[in-house]
Amino acid sequence: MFSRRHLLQVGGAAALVSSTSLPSLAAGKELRIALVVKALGIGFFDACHEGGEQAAKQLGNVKVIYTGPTKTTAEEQIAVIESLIAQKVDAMAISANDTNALVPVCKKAMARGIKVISFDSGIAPAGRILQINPSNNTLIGAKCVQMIAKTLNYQGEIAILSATAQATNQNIWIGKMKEELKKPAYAKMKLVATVYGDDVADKSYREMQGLIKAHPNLKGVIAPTTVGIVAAAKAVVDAKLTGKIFVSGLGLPSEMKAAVASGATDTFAIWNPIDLGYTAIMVAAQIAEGKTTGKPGSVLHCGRMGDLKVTPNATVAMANPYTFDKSNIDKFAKIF
Ligand code: RAM
Repeated sequence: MFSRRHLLQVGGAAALVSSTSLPSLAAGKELRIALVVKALGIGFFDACHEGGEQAAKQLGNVKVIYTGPTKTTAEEQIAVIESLIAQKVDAMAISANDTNALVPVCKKAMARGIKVISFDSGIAPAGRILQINPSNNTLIGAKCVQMIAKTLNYQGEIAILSATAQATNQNIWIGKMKEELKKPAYAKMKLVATVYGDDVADKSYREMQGLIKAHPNLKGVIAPTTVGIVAAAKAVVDAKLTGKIFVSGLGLPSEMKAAVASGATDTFAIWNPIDLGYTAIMVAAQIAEGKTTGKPGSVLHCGRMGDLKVTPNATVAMANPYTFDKSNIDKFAKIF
């Protein structure tokens, strides 16, 4: 399913070369690349880390520093980045807790020769060389709406339970969901609330309980976060509302087994987080070595992911989201 055929979609442009291409890095000097995530302890990012280590192993002279704050806040993430600047790392690949708040510290890093890219959740263009999107944003937003609409037979009240209110990726997807919901097919569906669980299990659970209480006619919830979707499905089961309220969105098969088995979740989607982390390290390594600037038009060699071309707005995008349900979850739960 996550074949190279899918992965060569680059920002909606034509597919590029088909062969596996590794950047050739100079032997000797070790590159230290920080993979900075929204917060430690999130399974999705642990899977990204696993992919990052795979890339480092293939490249040979790369050390991955996997780090992030304990809370999904910009303040804590800025402190982590400051400490990486002091350590003089060669590059950072960051999943941002805030689009704009990270720009000054990332500019400071770049002024000192550290190559900064963002992945997953982007930094505003002034604070990074490029952004690696896991998939096409419009497609992700549309997919989230389509999944819950199908389960609900295109009618009823729905709500969104997101990550943090400042998360770049979730905010873009929510915008795309709202666009999708304007289509005539969804005329009988109504978005009644958007709440934020901050990618923290407890808070997401309580936000879901709040939605259930505040909206007696609620039929479905879209949680475009791997943390929020698990917590929301658990809240539905605990409230004995399985079959009355459905939870969909973006989740990891390995974390969603109980939700699907209980019936709280019919379908959900995700891309391969291992491939995402792998690509982030591949890209950061070749920019750090000066093999490419990473500027729009550059071609990045990404090993098993093939070559990716940087779009005019300095992004690259990877695979289409893949849908999971009870027919295939067991198989993929073993992978991520
Ligand atoms: C959580 C994080 C991450 C997002 C996934 C879908 O793990 O918010 O940024 O991409 O969910």
